[in-house]
Amino acid sequence: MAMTKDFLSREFSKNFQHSPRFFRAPGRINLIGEHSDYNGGFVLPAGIDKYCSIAIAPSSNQISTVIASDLNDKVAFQDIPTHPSPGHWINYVWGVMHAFSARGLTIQPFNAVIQSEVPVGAGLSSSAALEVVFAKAFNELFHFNLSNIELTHIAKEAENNYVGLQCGIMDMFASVHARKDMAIKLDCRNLDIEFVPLQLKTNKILLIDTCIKHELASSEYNQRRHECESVVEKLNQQGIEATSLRDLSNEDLDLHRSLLSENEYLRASYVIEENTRLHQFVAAISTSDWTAAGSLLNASHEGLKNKYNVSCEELDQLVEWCKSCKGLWGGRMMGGGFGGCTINLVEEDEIPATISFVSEQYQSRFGVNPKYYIATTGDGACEF
Ligand code: GAF
Repeated sequence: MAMTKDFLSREFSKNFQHSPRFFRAPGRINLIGEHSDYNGGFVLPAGIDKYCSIAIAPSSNQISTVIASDLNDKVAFQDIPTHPSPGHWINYVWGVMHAFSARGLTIQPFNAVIQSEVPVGAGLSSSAALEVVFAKAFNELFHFNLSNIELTHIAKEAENNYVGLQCGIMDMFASVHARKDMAIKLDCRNLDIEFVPLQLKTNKILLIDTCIKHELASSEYNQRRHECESVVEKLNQQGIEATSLRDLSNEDLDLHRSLLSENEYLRASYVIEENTRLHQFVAAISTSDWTAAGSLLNASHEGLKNKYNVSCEELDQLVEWCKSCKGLWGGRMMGGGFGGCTINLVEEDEIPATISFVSEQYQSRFGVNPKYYIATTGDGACEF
């Protein structure tokens, strides 16, 4: 952190006069409970020790300037546009500003420098980390006194209302509330949380990054969400009281299967099963039953691939190859899908052999090398 602070400090003083304050917010992993958040279910994320950090201070004139040091890019502005600039990183900052102003809270002109260690496009929520760090910083800098939950909502609204991805609350919640060595068992229906100690003994969490992100990720994401909501609506019309898929069982689905399209049935069936798997997974890791935990990860991947249809060839291959690696208990695609990382539970001693085997296979099949991260947990957003 000292290095990040030195770097940000230097960059800030090269460009601006004031002394800044420093804030950071982590990326996240999700152990299990994928595509559950917007269905009112449970998720099990943890913050990682890769942060999006900023130096920030009020501006002495009416212009705000934000520098993305990793991208060598800079945006200066006075008013924020009503609509986002397609694909631009500044949208995440503007989205957060909009969410504050929707609450009647005005962000005064400011200057900031960003430096992020969270890999972009790897499914580690680099965008949530960026939204959260600005939400946290604005709250402190302008004395808004909003709670952490409110900041979580602000970051989510930035993504939903401005950037345009109808994501759930998981990524922002994890980035705000993370605690080192803990996973967060979050009930997305009422935001109740339980911290689950991540005591993995001789195991590590190995992330393997496909290094690709297929274009259809965000449109397919919104489409899945729509399909899930449609199931709830159709069953409501049959007199079943449900506000989300969380309230439905496989029996409800089977009973009304003829009303649902094949896709709707499969999506809902995956979501209901994934919720059950999450509880089983928490029990498995708390009793160090790695075989059970690994099988649940593999089963989650099967569901995401065959029922929810958010996987892709690269992710499927990684999961398959890993099944033949010694000491690798199980793995699955992580996050929204169509690229990004797989998350794997593996004996630490077996990591070098796993990496060498997977790299050889991936290189010969796809012509590139995947990237690897051993995920260590970290604390949530803070001033540093
Ligand atoms: C993305 C979204 F942003 C999350 O809200 C969540 O739905 C996840 O995909 C899938 O579990 O990260």
